[in-house]
Amino acid sequence: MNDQSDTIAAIATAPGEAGIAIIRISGVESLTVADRIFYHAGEPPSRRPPGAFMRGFVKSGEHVLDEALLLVMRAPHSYTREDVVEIQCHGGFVSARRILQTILASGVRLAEPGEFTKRAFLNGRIDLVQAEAVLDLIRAQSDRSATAAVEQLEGNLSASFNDVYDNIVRVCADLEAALDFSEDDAPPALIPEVTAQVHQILEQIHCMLETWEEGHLLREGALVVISGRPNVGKSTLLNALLGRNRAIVSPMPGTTRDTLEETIILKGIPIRLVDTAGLRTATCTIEQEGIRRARSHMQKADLHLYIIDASKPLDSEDGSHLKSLSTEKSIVIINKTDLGMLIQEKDIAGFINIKAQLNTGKGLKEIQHQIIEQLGLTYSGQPHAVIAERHKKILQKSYTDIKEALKILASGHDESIVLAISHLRFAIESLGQITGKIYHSELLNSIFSRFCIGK
Ligand SMILES: Nc1nc2c(ncn2[C@@H]2O[C@H](COP(=O)(O)OP(=O)(O)OP(=O)(O)O)[C@@H](O)[C@H]2O)c(=O)[nH]1
Ligand SMILES: [Mg+2]
Repeated sequence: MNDQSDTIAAIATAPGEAGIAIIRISGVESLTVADRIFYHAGEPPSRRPPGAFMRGFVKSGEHVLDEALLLVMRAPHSYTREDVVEIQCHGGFVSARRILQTILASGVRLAEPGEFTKRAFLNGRIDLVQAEAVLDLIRAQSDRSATAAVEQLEGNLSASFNDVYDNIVRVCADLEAALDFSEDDAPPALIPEVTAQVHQILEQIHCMLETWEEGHLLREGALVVISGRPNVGKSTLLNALLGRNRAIVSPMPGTTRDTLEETIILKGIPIRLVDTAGLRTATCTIEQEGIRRARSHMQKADLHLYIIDASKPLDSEDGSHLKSLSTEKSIVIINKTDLGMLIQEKDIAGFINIKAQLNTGKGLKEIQHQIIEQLGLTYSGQPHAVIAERHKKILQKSYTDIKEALKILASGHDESIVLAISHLRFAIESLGQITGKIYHSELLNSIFSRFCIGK
């Protein structure tokens, strides 16, 4: 990414028909550029106090582009901690783009994805965990996801990470001090004390790791895949869960060719529902591709809704599909019960099963209830910040390093303290990368490149 000395600009709002659009400029030249392009009766933007809102016209030369509001924010009291100007113009596809082009023509650089937030981090306004919360909030698909992101943005998760970090640094410092003062080894009393503290730190990390599952569901949603033989009622179920006729339903087997994904919210968790092509030995290449896609989604599913036709005896293909599914991650739906019941309990032994008549909505409530149960969404506590995949990987690595340090300390051999310190240092190094106490350009790129331009 570019350095921070230049001034950057971007449209901060999504393109399309809307009441307003916002263009954001950040950096030392922000006010000079604003003076050049913004016309209004009173003092120019650079002479206005921070927080001033001005109404005027944005011009390119003598050509008026739009009537707009301009907001002045001065360093360090802005999102990036730099001088920031925001221009609110009319929404739509043209106005904001033309204003941005005029700003860029005066020597300002187009911001890279996430660059405003990156500057907020580099200038010390937020840490990396808070920066990630900004992205989580923008992407949140449910109230519960948004609340967890706001908790994180407020610094609650960072505080827990900082606590773990400070505790390890303290333990490490104690061990180093013991080495400095003792000729042979640390005072014997220190080892049990340090060991107890390290156990507590491990417990802290363990508790944080336990929030990952919920964090994963809140951020990415749960992948729930509807599968089964052709014509069993998969698309009927998708439509019923969505409450609208999204997928084509027909009596002809092989109606759904491609996978079809839609999101519903259950207990505040986004559920990515995927309808798939019916599983059979297909000769048509298009259908074969559809079935390949179905299988690929089935491999990644957090939960399977496997549908069978109640009116027909279970065939060998159904039997082998069922064998490949985990009983903990699957719900078997016995559909078309109005047409007879030839399925036997032993056919689906071990699976949670629900008898349904999906074309009338019978069994739907029970299916929703079981999705919630099987995904463990019955949680009803206060919303709280939860760790993300990146945090999980680092915490797991640190946990291993700290455990190794404990093992070495317990061995009591001559070099044990020196070796334990080196393992604790690895953990400190890793943990520092969670909040950004320690960072390198690849780490920042991997985080901020996921943002949109303008944030
Ligand atoms: N009698 C009866 N018919 C049903 C029931 N549920 C769905 N159907 C009908 O079964 C037929 C197939 O339904 P779909 O939802 O298209 O089945 P599908 O599994 O998506 O089929 P493919 O996309 O071809 O794999 C349609 O005519 C539905 O109206 C039910 O409970 N009872
Ligand atoms: Mg279908």
